Formats: sequence, C-alpha cells, structure tokens
Amino acid sequence: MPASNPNLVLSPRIAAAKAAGKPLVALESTIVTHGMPHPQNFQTALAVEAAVRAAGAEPATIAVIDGVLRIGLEESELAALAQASGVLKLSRADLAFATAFGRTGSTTVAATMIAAKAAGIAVFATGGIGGVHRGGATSLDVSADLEELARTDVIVVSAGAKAILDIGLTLEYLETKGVPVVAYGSDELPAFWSSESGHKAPLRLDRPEEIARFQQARAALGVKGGMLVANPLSAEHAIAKATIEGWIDRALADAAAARIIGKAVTPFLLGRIVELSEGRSLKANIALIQANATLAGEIAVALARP
Ligand code: PSU
Ligand code: MN
Repeated sequence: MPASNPNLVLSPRIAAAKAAGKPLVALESTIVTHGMPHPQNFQTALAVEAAVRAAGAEPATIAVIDGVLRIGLEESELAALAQASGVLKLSRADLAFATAFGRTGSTTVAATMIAAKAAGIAVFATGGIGGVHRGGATSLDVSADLEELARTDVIVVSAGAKAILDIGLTLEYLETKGVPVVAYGSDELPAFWSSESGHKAPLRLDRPEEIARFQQARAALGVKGGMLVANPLSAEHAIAKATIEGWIDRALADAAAARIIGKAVTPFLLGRIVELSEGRSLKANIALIQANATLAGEIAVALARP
C-alpha cells in the first residue's frame, strides 16, 4: 500500500511523530469494539495509549472509519467507536472490503499488522492473539492472525494466545510457519489471563533491547515475517489456570449450544467468560493489555536507538 493511498491516512499527530523519528506503537481496535464491554473498552483504550507514551513512544490506534484506514485516532473518534454498533471486525480477508465500500470496522491482530506495516510501524501491542481453536483439527477454525504473523514483519506484543484456544496446536502451527514465539522473562508460555499454559516457550528473552536485536538480526538475514512476544501477566492480576478452565469449558459449551460460528466465536467466548467470572477476567484483560503496551513502547524505543 503506497503512502499516497487515499484509503490509508496517518493522523497529523502520527505523521509528525514519524517525521521526527519518534518510536511508534500500533494498537488494534477489535479489542475495543468486540473484546470488552462499554465503558471499560474506552477507558482501557485510553489507558493503553497512555502506557505507550509513558514508555517513550507514540501510540497509533488503528481502525477503518467510513472507508478510510486510519493510523492514529483522536480521543473523540475512539469514544464514538467504543459505543458504535454494527462495526465490522476486520481481518486480512475483509480489510479492503471496508475501504472499498466506505464501511467502518475495527482491526484484528491480522488487519492491524497489515496496516502497521503499510504505515511503517514495527511494533504492535494487543491482548491475546487468535490461534487454533479447541477442536481446530476438525473444525479448521484457525485465526488468520497466525498466517499474518508468518507473512508480515511486525513484532506483536501479547500475553500469548487466548486460553480459550488449543495452545499446543497454536504453537505447532506457529513453528510450522516459522514464527518465533518469545516468552518475556519466563520459561513457560503464558496463556492470556493466566501466566501458566503448561507449555514451555520456544524462546525466552528478558529485556526489550534483546527483542529489538533479535528482530533486527532476522531482518539482516532477510527472514520475513512477524514475531510473537508473549508477556506474562503479573502475579497480582493473573488468574490460576484451574480457575479459568472451568469458565472456559462452560463458555465453550454455551457457544456450541447457541451455534456460534466464524468471527463471532471469540467475542462470544470473551463476553461469556466476563459474565461467568463476574468481571475477574475483564480486570485481568485490562491489566495485561496495559502491560503489553508498556513493553511494546520499550521495544519501539530500543529499535529506534542507533
Ligand atoms: N486481545 C484481547 N481481546 C480481543 C482480541 C485480542 O484482549 O478481543 C481480538 C484481536 O483483535 C484478535 C481477535 O485478532 O481477538 C481474534 O479473533 P479470531 O479468533 O476470530 O481470529
Ligand atoms: Mn475463527
């Protein structure tokens, strides 16, 4: 996507930051429109931007508004998006559908990676990526986020793959696709709300500078594709695996009974787990996305150092 594309617009703040060589961090918007209830979604979006700034980088929240892929939203635009209904949940398949037909949509991890790359942003913070769903070997429900990580050169800072998924199959898929999975400061791969997944992380790094160096070394060798950084939630906010599993089983059964399919699966499960956990999962989700934004800001600052 060339910079002159009228369907891709950097906000004046982001354009100025870019021109000044300031480190940038991309932020997704599906977590706002489909991942959390109002008003926590809006409050969290602002807190996440603040966390990126506190780390010394400039946050660019990304969404398609009336057909324009916008890199950097104003607070009033975020407020409107956080309450809007009928917002599309956009991935690689339909990002351009929204820009072609003047639609409004939020960007998932996959679509945000495409937008970040097009805008020249190397680091992106999210909550948890999509992956291979439980039963994915027969349902073929595999998030487009995984293929995007294989293709697009962006560092994605997450708390791992969401625990509603089959983490083992997700790791196999990422390995096949050549995506480095790096746990931050941990030997175990975290699982979103929980710091335990029961799976050893393929790689471990302990400092933002090391993550920057690793991605620079990949680029120097001409190795294409993204990197998944998995940042464990602090003990204070993390939920024990045994606790969260009960809610997940219940939510999965409810999704099957209600015949939820396709794009609706993940938002349904997240929403149901907020209800079943009486808000505990939402608190953890808010904490983890902020921690990921901080780390992403630190990585962006490290990448910008000569
Ligand atoms: N992280 C969160 N909440 C979310 C998501 C990530 O804390 O709602 C979103 C991301 O946009 C991710 C999407 O790409 O969930 C995965 O959707 P699916 O499983 O349908 O690919
Ligand atoms: Mn899916």
